[in-house]
Amino acid sequence: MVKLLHFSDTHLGYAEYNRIDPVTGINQREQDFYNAWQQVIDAIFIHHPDIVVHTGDLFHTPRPSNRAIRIALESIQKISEAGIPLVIISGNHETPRIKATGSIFESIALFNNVYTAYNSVYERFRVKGCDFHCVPHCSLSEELEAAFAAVTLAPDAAKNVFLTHGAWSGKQVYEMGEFNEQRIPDVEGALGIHFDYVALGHYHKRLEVTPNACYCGSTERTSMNEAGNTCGYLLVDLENGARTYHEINTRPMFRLPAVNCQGKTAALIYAELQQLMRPEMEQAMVSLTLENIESSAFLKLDMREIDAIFAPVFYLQKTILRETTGNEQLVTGSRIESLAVEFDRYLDSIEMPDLNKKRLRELGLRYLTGSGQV
Ligand SMILES: [Mn+2]
Repeated sequence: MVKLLHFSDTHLGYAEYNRIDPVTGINQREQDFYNAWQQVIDAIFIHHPDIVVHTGDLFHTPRPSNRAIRIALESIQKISEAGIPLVIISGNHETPRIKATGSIFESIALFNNVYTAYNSVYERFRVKGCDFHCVPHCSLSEELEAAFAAVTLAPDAAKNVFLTHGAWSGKQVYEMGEFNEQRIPDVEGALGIHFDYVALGHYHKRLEVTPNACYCGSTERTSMNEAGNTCGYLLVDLENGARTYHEINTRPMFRLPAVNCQGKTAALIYAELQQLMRPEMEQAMVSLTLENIESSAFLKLDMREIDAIFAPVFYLQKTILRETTGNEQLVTGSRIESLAVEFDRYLDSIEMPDLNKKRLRELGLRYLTGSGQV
């Protein structure tokens, strides 16, 4: 009986939003990712799998912070010392674009019982009688093709497990939309090889793409597009193919249905938003979209009022779409364009008999949005 614990896309070092964890004093989202990681590490010592596999994006960047490295190495050392083998491949997020940079995986490879594939080539490891066929992220498509072409089976392997990181491009495509993601073929179909399990990383949603190929999903959510995804890890029994998914506790994320503001005043919009705020959204990340808002309502709309309605949430991402006239639509995201929009609204609201308001608006918006020379 060989039992695997499969986890992936832990993105250690990811940080977002200017919120500080009151206990540790570090960025709260960065801490959230460490907390998620820690839950899986704890689970390893609860389940005692025979082998642990991680299918890439251990770190969020090729040059992780000292803190992210320390947290990863502390846990890996603990797993190594417990004698639990760990097989790990690099993903697109931590693979350096220039090979001379070197890889953080060189340090991870120093531990006993740890098998790492990160050199953009196929590598096969024999662990407890089972073969682990690893194709990490490759920067070039030729490297990826060569890696797949190099896959071979050893006749004496008790089990064969394939590990790779990328966007599945079989009959269906599961991609993240990242600029450097690699597309991987239907592994068993392309190679004409049956594996006991195909462990996939990259796609942040847990998904069974064929009867024995699985994305286990990420351990935290790196974008609002991932609202609705669960976070966790998979336990896989290589004898009978049985898999059980274990969800971990992460910060909740909600994408609220777009609010149609057509014909509504600012006061009516606030009232509607009050209905949307629910108790389970406390300390959650929430994405809110207001659409078809009329100019008169938009000018009166006070962002502070909206923030006050959603005060219990951890982070509110606001997208405001003005009523369209022809093919023109003003898109307002509270994160980047709020200053420009505030300025725009401010100019609309004041009387300036002695000034050229149009010119002032042009100049101001260019400064605030950083678009070209003034
Ligand atoms: Mn990822």
